[in-house]
Amino acid sequence: MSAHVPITTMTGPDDDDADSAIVTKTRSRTKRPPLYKVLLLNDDYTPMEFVVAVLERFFGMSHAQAFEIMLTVHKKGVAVVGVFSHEIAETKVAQVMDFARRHQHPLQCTMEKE
Ligand code: TYC
Repeated sequence: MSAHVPITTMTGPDDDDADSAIVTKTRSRTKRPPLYKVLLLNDDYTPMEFVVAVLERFFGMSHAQAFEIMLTVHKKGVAVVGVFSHEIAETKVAQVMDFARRHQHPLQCTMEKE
């Protein structure tokens, strides 16, 4: 015959045994970095083929995709050509502006926070 032996012991009103532990959750303070839209603007002088080449070269678009976006800019005046981190967006804008300037086209590329 065995005697009944207690598994946990209470020494006071609450001795913090596991069955009375306090579990808390805090919200994590990680914030996703902001994203930036890169915009291409229409003008009356930059050749359509040049804009298509820019979209292929700097935004990795297929010829068909690039042609479609170029036409959107031509008809509507502006289009988003990509969404990136601040640093990547700045680089894309600088690359496009430099490429256009070197070819003496007035093509404008800008960025704005999403
Ligand atoms: N509007 C220009 C033309 O008729 C073509 C063009 C398209 C220019 C898109 C800029 O971002 C642009 N030649």
